[in-house]
Amino acid sequence: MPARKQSSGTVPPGPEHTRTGLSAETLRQAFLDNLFYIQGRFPEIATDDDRYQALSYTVRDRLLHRWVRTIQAYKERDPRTVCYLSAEYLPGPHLANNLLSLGIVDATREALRGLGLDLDAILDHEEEPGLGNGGLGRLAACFMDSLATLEIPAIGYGIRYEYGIFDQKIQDGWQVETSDTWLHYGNPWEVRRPGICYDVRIGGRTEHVTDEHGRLRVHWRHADLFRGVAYDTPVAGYGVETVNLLRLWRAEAAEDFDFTVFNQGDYVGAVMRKVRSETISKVLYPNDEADSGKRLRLLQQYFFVSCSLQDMLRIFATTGRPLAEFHAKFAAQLNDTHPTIAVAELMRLLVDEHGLDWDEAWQATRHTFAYTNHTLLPEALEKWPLPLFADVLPRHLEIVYEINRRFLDDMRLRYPDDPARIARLSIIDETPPKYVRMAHLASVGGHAINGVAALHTRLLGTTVLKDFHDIWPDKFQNKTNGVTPRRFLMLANPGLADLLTEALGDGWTRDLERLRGLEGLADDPAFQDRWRQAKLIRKAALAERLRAGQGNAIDPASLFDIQAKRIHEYKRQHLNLLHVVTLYNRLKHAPDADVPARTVLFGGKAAPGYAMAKLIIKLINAVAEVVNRDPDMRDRLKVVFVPDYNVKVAQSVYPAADLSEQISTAGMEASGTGNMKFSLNGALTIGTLDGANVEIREAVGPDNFFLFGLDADEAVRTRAAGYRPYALYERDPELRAAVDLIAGGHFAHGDAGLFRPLVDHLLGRDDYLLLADYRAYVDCQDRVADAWRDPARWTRMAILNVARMGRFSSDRAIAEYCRDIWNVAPARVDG
Ligand code: B1N
Repeated sequence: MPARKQSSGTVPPGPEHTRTGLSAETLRQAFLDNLFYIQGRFPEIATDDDRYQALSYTVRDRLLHRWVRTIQAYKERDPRTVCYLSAEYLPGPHLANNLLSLGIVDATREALRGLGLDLDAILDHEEEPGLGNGGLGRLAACFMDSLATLEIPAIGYGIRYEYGIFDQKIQDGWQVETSDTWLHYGNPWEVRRPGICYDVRIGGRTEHVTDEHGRLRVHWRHADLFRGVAYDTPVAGYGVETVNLLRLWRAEAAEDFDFTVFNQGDYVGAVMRKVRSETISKVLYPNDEADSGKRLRLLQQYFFVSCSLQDMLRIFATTGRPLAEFHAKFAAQLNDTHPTIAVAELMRLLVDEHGLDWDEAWQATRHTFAYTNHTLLPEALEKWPLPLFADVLPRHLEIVYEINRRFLDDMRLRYPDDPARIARLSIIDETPPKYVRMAHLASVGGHAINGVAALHTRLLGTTVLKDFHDIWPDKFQNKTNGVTPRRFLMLANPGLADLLTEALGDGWTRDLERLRGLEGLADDPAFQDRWRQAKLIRKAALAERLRAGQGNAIDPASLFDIQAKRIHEYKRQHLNLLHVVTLYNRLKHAPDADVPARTVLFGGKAAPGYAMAKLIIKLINAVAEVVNRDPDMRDRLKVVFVPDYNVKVAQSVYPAADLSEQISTAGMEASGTGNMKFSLNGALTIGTLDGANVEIREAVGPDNFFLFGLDADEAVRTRAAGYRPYALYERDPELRAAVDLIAGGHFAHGDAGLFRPLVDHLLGRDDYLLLADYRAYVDCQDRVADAWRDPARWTRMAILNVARMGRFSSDRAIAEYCRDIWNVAPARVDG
């Protein structure tokens, strides 16, 4: 860990200050102090939660100091600032990460040991903020980490959902959702800022009037008014002084509205109104639920975007610069289309509220925004029914029409004889009831469009945004995703991290390309031994965790074959199951067959409304039940479902994996980031040529990656050629046996109806081409088993994977965004 300087300036000289000092002794005192003065407890009667809170406040004090200095530095230097607009953030537990960023893990451990306390037990107590669904929200959190670590001035804007992603329980093999209660014990990491709040209006109608200077003005006579209050969370860079800001908005009732009602004597009505206002930030929507038509979701999006832009305008006003230069101060990134109403809202604020003329405002708007697309799935491309949009945002609809009119006028000059193309480009989809296409608004309203992996970016430009690529090829860029090595290696896998530091020095933590230095050690038997030991420790730890949770004894020496991600048909957890059932059949028929022991682990949540995904969870648990209690399988095959997969669980899963399952239908997974986290922790990947798998395979070398299946172009051609999955089922005896076993009720206590919808879909349509890829997948798994039998070969491949994963740091991704899209530079905060 890099040595840290004691901060100067605001810190008094002499003995260490209890609120800033970093020595074990000072931390110990500060902890006891906080236990007493914040929790009102002394050590003998303190609960786990008291200790967690006291330690968190101890760490928070140390962050606040840097945070204030960062804000001071930004104020003085007025640097160009990144504003990351995202409806989701999945930061994971804060405490351990902040200890790491401050470089005080060891000192804190020592301080607590002196009090007879165990740091890990306290860390384990934290309830993480589940303010996201999966990869997209976690990417936003990795990006915030890298922005701070690279000393880039940045604000993350989002929503402070009271209920984040649901908690998952498994009952009788089925997923049961329970409500997330992350705020139950209070949240020591946030600072409520009642003074930073903005009014947000919705509904009503517009009036177009001529003012006293003869200018056309628009008045929005809104129907409803809300207020957004800022809740700030510090985001500390690793090994630097920079602490950036994550600002999340909570919806409350606007005061003047209450006042109106109060004057009418309707006190209870006013309180009810207040309660209703708060529903806007009440709950995160699970993805994979059709969301067009969800009024509350549109309200959420508009609510957080409006607060964020008003906040940016407030900050901008303090610089004294003219408004037409707004884009020189801020680079705002639209994390998918969820915040895209920002394009219309900034136009409204600049034109209606601040009196800029349209062209000036449009120039500033276009140069402010850039858009990241995260999915090609047609059902996930957001479009809002026009009647809904008009009802909630009447003024914004006028602005969208005006943007569209100007855009299409241009396009008609360019394509005078191509009305079909004009209709395709239009921001308005004219199919009744008509829709606003948010990806089109984002593409027109920003200066850059990016995909999240090379293949995804290519497909974006040739499929869903092809017409835009035709007109603006230079606007399209690729920015392959990345992950933070701080959380997903240093924190999650301290044993491996120490081994890397011993071999390479600690430079890799901020410059992940340095891992390449491992290449020379890949064949070193002593190093390989230590590598395997480090892996075994994480596997044993996961096995222990799962045994404690579900009474499942797992052999840490078996091959840990893991698929952990949201459950979705395109991710094909059920293809993995077809392999498991095939292994089961093989072992049943040849109990003495020489197959290496395997533990197949699954983790992930299904959207509550996605019946097929929930049925896949049930099938995983049903197969597990049969396989795990069959004596013929003992010590050979085991199946485990890890419940309630979240960032905390993920941190114990990635380091324990030998094999990472990245088996989506080619062309469907935009990037994936779990694929990177597994590989960075020394797992080998079995995968298709999908998303970032393509680049991971290139980076680690084809010999160190288990590739199988159709590529994206072949998948398209297979479907176009009249795909008939049933013919494949008839032709492959192993496939037929696996499907028949599931269909016949073998895993359902004889109930042949239970998995019928899943089987029927596979044999009838098989939209995700499982049967087309089955044979290649199973054969590839046999190659995996062969490689596993040779530990020296396997370990060499694993070391080479880690050595060549440097590219997939979110530091690299953020450096590319800074250079190619945001045009921002570091602003160092001095210690
Ligand atoms: O974004 C990740 C990618 O690595 C994944 O491949 C991609 O699936 C994921 C609607 C989404 N795309 N779209 C979403 C999330 C929430 C929601 O309400 C869509 N998530 C992704 C990071 O680039």
